[in-house]
Amino acid sequence: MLTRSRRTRGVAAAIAVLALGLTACSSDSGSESKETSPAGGDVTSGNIKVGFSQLGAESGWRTANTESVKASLTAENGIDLTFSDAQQKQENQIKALRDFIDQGVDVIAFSPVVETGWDEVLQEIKDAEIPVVLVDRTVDTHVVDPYVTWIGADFEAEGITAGEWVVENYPDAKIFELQGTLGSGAQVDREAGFDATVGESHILGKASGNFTRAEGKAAMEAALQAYPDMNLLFAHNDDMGLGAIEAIEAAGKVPGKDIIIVTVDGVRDGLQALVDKKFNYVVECNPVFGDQILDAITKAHNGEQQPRKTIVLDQAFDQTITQAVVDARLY
Ligand code: GZL
Repeated sequence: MLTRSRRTRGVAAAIAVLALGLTACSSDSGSESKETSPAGGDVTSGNIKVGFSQLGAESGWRTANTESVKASLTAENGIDLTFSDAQQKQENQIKALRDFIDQGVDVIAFSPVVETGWDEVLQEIKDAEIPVVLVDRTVDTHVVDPYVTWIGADFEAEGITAGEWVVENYPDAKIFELQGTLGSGAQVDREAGFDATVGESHILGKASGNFTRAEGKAAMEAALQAYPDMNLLFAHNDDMGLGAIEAIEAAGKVPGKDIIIVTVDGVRDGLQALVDKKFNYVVECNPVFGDQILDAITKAHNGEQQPRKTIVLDQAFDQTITQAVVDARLY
């Protein structure tokens, strides 16, 4: 049982860089496995033809992000959207990007499932003179000027914020780390920020849960066997943390007490776990930035100047959060 060094005060310590207009998630979109265009979209309309490759539907965060994208990239807002769900497979994203080139779209937007392996297709897009708006995840590429702008969260800062809370409240913790999709910008940078803050010597082990609840549960079941003295879990997203709760309870331990749980995202299920005292600290990663993606796409199409990158608003929550706050959340 861990003893807390001192209570933390307050809840939302905004670590914002830029404020965001929140877009209501009105769309009832699921996760299409194929490319979809607006029903009856007028292909000869003056609208901007956009190809959007979403990496998958692996988590509550991704679902909320897709809803926000679809709520903003509408015909009424001047967009003819072709949306593709890659089901977390890079080869599906690369195929979708090539399809967008063949369709002669005006702008391409995508959230790359991992950072590397995009050089060839990014060069093909550049040769086709189609501007790219990078959404959420980051790329590591040799292509010069591969995109006009990137909109997403500061993943390293999220890892640092999580680590600072651990150092402040549980400085002697024996930590297990549930990593997101290996090689994704979110996994690489959250791990870098967190590990540098808490110190590698406090980390017993790591494994990837691929940002999903099921894989997070499976990884945690193995970790509980391998590291019986673990007393704190850092999960790179809520969904893996929620899967870990199932594993912890199946092992006869109490999540939030025997094993302190720190996560990132701040989706409703994650914040509910905080209210239920099963999570201890949640760093938000806001998925609702469809309006900013719309603005970036429109500017890219019109050749207008825009910042190379836009960081979205983040805040953090501890167990002082109330049910009313959770109930009022957009996602
Ligand atoms: C973060 C995003 C991550 C979320 C996960 O911006 O890329 O991917 O933290 C999601 O929930 O799977």
